[in-house]
Amino acid sequence: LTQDELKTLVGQAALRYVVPGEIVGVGTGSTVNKFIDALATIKDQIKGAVSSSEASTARLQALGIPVFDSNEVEQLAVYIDGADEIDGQGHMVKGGGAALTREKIVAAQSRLFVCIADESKLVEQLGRFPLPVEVIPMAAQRIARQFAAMGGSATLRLKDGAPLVTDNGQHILDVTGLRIADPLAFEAQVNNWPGVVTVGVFAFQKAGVCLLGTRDGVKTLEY
Ligand code: DER
Repeated sequence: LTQDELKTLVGQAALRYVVPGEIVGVGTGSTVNKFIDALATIKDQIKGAVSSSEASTARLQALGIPVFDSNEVEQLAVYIDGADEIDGQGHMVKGGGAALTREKIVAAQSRLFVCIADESKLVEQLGRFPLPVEVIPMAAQRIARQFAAMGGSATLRLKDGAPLVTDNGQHILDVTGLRIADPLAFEAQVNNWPGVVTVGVFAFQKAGVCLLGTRDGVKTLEY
């Protein structure tokens, strides 16, 4: 099975967590795109979606799925999203798709985070994937120095040669060289640095379930 086929498998498997008649929380990325395509096949059974990025909004709307703003709904039953890394407790590194801020917001208003991922995302300890951190541009260099002080190396994410600008108008640092032994403590610490909008560690908003695409089929991991 190719990685793309594994993504399709888990994207389809996530349909079983969608509650009929409700609004579903939708993340961002290539695996989520497979889920959105699967969701479109049952779009008459749901009320719509809350989206975590302009990219996902565009795909949902193109498939005829109504998109609601986060402020229009109290609680969502389920949030379906991918991850760049997920550990044995359901903590994740996210932000490869530059949508980490809105992803964490929609995850926070959802009762169950269902992570859909191919087996390459499962790690013992978070930190091998460059950690995305959304920052207010004027704070970028000071935050980079703070990561350097803990052994990290932060680079500004570029797009077409200029700093990438997120849906929220901010910049992203990608940080290598970190060993995140305690995801909750790390997320709490970095959240406090002035100028940090969102750190791509999802420990407070960790997954409750991970649908892992493996060559032996879809494994359901619960945390
Ligand atoms: O940006 C994100 O957080 C995405 O969910 C990312 O982590 C996973 O994207 P992928 O499914 O394309 O690997």
